Order: sequence, then C-alpha cells, then structure tokens
Amino acid sequence: MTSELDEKLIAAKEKWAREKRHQSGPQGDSAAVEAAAKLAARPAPGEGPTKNRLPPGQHKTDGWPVLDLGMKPFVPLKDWSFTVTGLVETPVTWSWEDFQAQPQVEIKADIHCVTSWSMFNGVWGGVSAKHFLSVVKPKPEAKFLLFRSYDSYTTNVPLARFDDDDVMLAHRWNGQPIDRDHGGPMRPIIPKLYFWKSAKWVRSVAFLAEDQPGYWEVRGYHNDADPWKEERYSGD
Ligand SMILES: Nc1nc2c(c(=O)[nH]1)N[C@H]1C(S)=C(S)[C@@H](COP(=O)(O)O)O[C@H]1N2
Ligand SMILES: [Mo]
Repeated sequence: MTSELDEKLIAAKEKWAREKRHQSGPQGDSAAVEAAAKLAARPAPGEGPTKNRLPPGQHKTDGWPVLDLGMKPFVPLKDWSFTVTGLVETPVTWSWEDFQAQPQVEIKADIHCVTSWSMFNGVWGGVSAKHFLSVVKPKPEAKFLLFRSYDSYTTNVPLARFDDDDVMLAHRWNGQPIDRDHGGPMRPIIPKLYFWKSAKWVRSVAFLAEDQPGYWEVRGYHNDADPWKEERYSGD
C-alpha cells in the first residue's frame, strides 16, 4: 500500500514529466548534428575521464539515492523466485538456489538516473544477460521484455537492448548483497538506459512480440530511455 505522501510524490513526478515533455519542441538540424556528435564521442563503460562519461544534463553523485513508489517489499530468499514467461523455449522458474547455481560474473558500470544523478564505477555481481538468454532461449518472435516486481512496478525493454555485454541480473553491489532499499534480492541492471529501466525486487519477466510500456513509460517517461540521447520524457 502506498501512503498519501507517496501518491503526492508520484503525482508530482507525473506532472514534471508532462511539463518537460511540452518544453521540448521539434529539433532543428544543428541539434541533431550535436546529438550525433555527443553519441560518437561516448566512451566505453568504465573507461575514460569522468567528464566524458557523464551524459548530457547529468551530475556525478558519490552516494546512491533511493527512489521507488514508497513501498519496499521484503522478500526472504526462501520465498524468492524468478519466473520467465512468454515467447521462450525454456520458461524457467528459478528459486534462489537455482539462480545462485548459474555462472556468476562481475561487471563494472556507470548508472544514470533520470532525476539527473549518475553513479560511477559500481561493481555489480550476478548472472549475465547473455547467460540468462542462453538458458531460456527466446523464440524468434520475441522482441520485447516486460519486467514485473514484487511492488507491482513494471518496466519494458527491447530484447536488443537487454541482450548486451554489460546487462545482468544482479544480486550484489560492490561486494555486498544488494540491500532491500536498492531492490534486493535481485534486480536487472541495464547501464546503458536510465535507471528506472532497472527494476528493483524483480519477480518475473515476460518475453513479448509487442512492446508493452511499463509503470513510468505510461506516465510520461520516454519509452527508450537512452541517457546519451537524453530520452527522459516522452517527446524528448
Ligand atoms: N520495483 C521497482 N523498481 C524500481 C522503481 C520502483 O518504484 N519499483 N523505481 C525505479 C526508478 S524511477 C529508479 S530511479 C530506480 C532507483 O533505484 P535506487 O533506489 O536503487 O537508486 O529504480 C527503479 N526501479
Ligand atoms: Mo527514477
């Protein structure tokens, strides 16, 4: 259940998304050229001097802010499961032990939140998206993923963006389990997209032929969410 305060917070965020959306008018050629130049100049994740790693409109933070809908589900590991549905050859449901039995990797990545903070050099531990996809085997018709969380949050991502070397199903951050505030036991990490695409407390994912916008995507946030293109709000 969300409190009245949280309803107000969510309403404020929605209003903000609406207003920002209307501020961005049609872009001229020079803007497109500038955007293309910024994209071409972007360094590989985890490399390069700090200033080239900061997408437009972002600032570096040293902490890790907590942002959610005001409800932080507590999911004991013995009750946790992760279910895969939809257009896959092998629709698994993993217990915590099943999940831990998969090959584990660490990936260093920068995170960019739409509220303008960026957090550099986090070391995420868990199961790579590449391995996960090799287990469930998406069918050729599968083009989109929709994640669903224990707090009912949802978010969507194209399979082509999820199927990337820096994407993972993470349960550790900087050598510790991801804590409850930050979405533990498990959250996917998709560093190349704004952080709202990295759902906390994930419980399932559906592989779909058609795109299905998630919680913030139907409330004024951009469907694609690429920080390097500053895709913050729909219409950006
Ligand atoms: N389940 C769930 N995941 C979520 C959210 C949420 O409300 N519920 N908020 C999203 C948003 S808007 C952001 S910015 C990040 C924040 O993650 P953090 O609290 O670990 O910084 O989580 C994303 N994932
Ligand atoms: Mo956010």
